[in-house]
Amino acid sequence: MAEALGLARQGVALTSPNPMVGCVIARGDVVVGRGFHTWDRVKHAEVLALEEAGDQARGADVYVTLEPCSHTGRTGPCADALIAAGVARVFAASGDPNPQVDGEGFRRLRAAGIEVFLLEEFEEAAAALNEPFFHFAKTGKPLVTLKCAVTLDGKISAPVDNTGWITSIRARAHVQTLRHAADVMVTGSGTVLADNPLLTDRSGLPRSRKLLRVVLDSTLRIPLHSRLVESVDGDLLIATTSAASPERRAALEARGVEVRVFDGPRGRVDIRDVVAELAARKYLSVMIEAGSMVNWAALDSGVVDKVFLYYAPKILGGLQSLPLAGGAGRQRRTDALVLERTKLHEIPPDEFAVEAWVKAESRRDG
Ligand code: AOF
Ligand code: ZN
Repeated sequence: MAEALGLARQGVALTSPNPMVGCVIARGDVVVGRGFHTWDRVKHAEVLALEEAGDQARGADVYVTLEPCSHTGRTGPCADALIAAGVARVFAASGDPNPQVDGEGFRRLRAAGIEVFLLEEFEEAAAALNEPFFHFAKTGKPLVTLKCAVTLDGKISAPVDNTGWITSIRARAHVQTLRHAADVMVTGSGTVLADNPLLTDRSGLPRSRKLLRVVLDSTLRIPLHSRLVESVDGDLLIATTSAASPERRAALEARGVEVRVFDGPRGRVDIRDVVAELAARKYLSVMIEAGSMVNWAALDSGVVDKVFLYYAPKILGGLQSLPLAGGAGRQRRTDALVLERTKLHEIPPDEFAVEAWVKAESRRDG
């Protein structure tokens, strides 16, 4: 199963909106077939492993990271293919929460006389592998992660000059791996004006879908000569309000930018509606990389599921330097957003990142 999980991971960024799945077929200690899923090659991991195993699959053991499917989508049901191949036993690391499967894959295998085992010791690894896929299946929404680089005192920018980086090149390389695994990047027009970011996947590795870049820009302040607009390739969505100038909108659209209205309270873009639109487009994972204002708006709106905060061993101090999240903030200590399931990532020699989930009850004020 460890090998099947390793195979599944080879599909990183290559499977969305499908899950990463790996499969190993073995006769005793001898592996006779291996497979992992990618969107472009269509076939599921089990079918690829069966093709490699050929006749050797009869009577063999199958190790698969996700419950074999029982539905016909882009391919036929893997459960039926395993039955037809005459495998003896199927070991799975997790069930498939997809409502079209959801236990039916296991039932069908058992009904055909195949022994089925769910290996609980691998369940956590299997869930971590496809965190966005499982989250989407459960909630119907993409997994939204707020990523930010901060000083130890939680500052993201200094009052006079922001040239140079807060974190090291090693921490930024770590961020690139997160970006590579994400489907969507979100920022605000303030960040575009201040930093002129590109928000692209610079891992150099292939991906199944273009990384969609989204800018929250209620009045269409984004410069036509920003790197984002200049690099548009069907991958830039600007979320605005009906207060934005139609001329600016037309100028952006003429350059191939998609502009959409998401009117929210107080003349702002409604982030929840933006996330709902991303869900409708079947994006599984969204990363917010923005400034103080958007960070707070996102946290306060309740859309943020997780944070990934990179800490540099620095202190900026001062009341004028901007914190991770600005805006109004919560007015009482007891109303603070609470994080849980915290994981610490060391970035030697001096840095670290904190990965944590926003506790559901604390997401919305009051
Ligand atoms: C995959 N790869 O290796 C397995 C999957 O539209 P389809 O036919 O590709 O079906 C996608 C669903 O099939 C997916 O959401 C999951 O529930 C199930 N299993 N999917 O993409 C695989 N084994
Ligand atoms: Zn399948």
